[in-house]
Amino acid sequence: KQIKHSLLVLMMLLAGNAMAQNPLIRNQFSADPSARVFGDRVYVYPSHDILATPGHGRVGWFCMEDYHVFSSSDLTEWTDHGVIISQNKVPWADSAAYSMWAPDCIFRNGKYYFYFPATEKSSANGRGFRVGVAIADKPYGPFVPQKEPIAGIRGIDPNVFMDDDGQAYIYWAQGNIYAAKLKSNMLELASEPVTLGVLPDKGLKEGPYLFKRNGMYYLTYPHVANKTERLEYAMSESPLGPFKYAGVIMDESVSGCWTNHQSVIEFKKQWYLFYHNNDLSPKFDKSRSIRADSLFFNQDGTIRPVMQTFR
Ligand code: FUB
Repeated sequence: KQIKHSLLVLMMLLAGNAMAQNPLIRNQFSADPSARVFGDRVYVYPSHDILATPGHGRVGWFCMEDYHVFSSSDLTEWTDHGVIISQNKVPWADSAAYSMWAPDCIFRNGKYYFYFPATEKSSANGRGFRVGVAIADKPYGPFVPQKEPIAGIRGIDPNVFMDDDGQAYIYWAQGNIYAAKLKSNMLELASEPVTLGVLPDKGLKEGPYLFKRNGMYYLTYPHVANKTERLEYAMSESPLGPFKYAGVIMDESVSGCWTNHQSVIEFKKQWYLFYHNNDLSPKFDKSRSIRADSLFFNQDGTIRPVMQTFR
């Protein structure tokens, strides 16, 4: 009986070692994880939360001046590839705005396209969030930013989805969720933006992340419910909708953080939800940490609620 028990403990330890350790990154704050599988590794492109101080950002608010990218072959050991873009290297961005919010990255025709929001320098267009692109030959850079942001987009939280037929789509948020086709150069819109009306209508929706499984398009997004964001999703037979609200992926009650922000990937035959909370900064929820947990589907294609693990 004693040997059986010891074996069980050993198996649990070994299984534990193979699981994601949450939070994933512990030596800096990170948020809004956009996870991608490139080759045999997972790359995560998060926002990088730093603390605003007088003269550097708005004290008490989100403050981000650059992006790091992290990669892993087992979701346990993470390599920090360092800074890939910073606000003072983007020609059109206000280098004193500290507003490099949630990004995304996608591969096409041998190049990696990194999409990021930032505040535009004052111009004839006014000021506000725009979405820029930086291009690299490798998933960890070096990334070269384009001279101008994407024409026709005002907002935050860009997400890019490439359909099986080679058509790319870009999604973003500005109170609600918007989408348009992208030209094959990945730098210009190929259609007029549309609003992706998803149920329920009320409350801020942001952080779109679209993926496809078994021919169905899943639009995942954080939605402010009870003053805190919960992760919801809607389903459609088309990447531009109409989408039908399908349920909650992660309830707001488990987190003390008023934002959450997700991405969904399949890696080595297991689906995962990447998200964030403020584990490492319980008293200040603008200093967040990225996490990952397994995600499972029901037989009918709906998503089972994801439980946060704390190891
Ligand atoms: O990280 C800044 C903002 O908070 C993101 O852009 C939103 O999605 C929310 O997570």
